[in-house]
Amino acid sequence: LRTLQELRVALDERQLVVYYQPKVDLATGAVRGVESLVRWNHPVRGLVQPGDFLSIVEEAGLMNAMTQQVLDMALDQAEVWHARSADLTVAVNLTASALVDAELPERIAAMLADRGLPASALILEITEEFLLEDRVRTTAILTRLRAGGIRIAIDDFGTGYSSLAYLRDLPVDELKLDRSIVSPMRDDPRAAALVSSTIELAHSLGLTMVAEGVEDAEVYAGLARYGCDEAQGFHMSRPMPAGELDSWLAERR
Ligand code: G
Ligand code: G
Ligand code: MN
Ligand code: NA
Repeated sequence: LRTLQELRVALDERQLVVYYQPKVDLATGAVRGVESLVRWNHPVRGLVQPGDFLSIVEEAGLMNAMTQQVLDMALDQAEVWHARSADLTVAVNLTASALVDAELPERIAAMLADRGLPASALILEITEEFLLEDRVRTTAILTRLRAGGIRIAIDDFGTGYSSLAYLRDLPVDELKLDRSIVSPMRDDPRAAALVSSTIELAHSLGLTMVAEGVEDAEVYAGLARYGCDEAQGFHMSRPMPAGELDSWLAERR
């Protein structure tokens, strides 16, 4: 259905758009940053969600081209936001395959420099799948990214089959606890115990803990009580185009 040809056109004609979802500081309620989430603005089908096209992008060998476009759009937007609010971060998702590209750190450093953005404005989200790639190479690339000041987050934390041991020596800054662990904590004491001990684990390793999939006030309050650093989810906001996020930010003030 989504043919290779259609995807090439999508990239050539810049049909991809980026939505942004805020991440909120649980202690103060301040917006700390946003996560960039790609959508395909298809001329006939309308807005297509990433779950319906990312695997085809990957199979077609177009993931690096897509990532480049998403980074371009997200960093253009970050430049606008940075001028207004210097400490707002923009997060971009990377697939594991991006982390074997040895030129990635220099390319991203140049993109930041072009826009006069500090590296601290950017967070890169990767999933535990990168552990399946060549560990020496990915660790070297992560180390170089972080040496430049970019922050690294482990996305969907708690869903992989990997051991926890990698947390000891991998260069990461932030854990994003998956929504499949976060949402049940309201009704399930065992889920809540898992969330609270994961927050302790993150903090004892010096990592920032972000909870995803926060859909109601009870979960939000529970996370704040457990000392979780940041929350992201429909309770605060759905992912939105930049213009809508600006209105949302203005209303919160
Ligand atoms: O936005 P939504 O919740 O539908 O995203 C679904 C999945 O697609 C998430 O796992 C998210 O990480 C992934 N995703 C969204 N945008 C991007 C992107 O720009 N690059 C990559 N590699 N994955 C993305
Ligand atoms: O895997 P990743 O964390 O990048 O996925 C982000 C995805 O989660 C996006 O597709 C976004 O639309 C979705 N999402 C964000 N907040 C919530 C939420 O509160 N509940 C649910 N069910 N999905 C969410
Ligand atoms: Mn993510
Ligand atoms: Na996730």
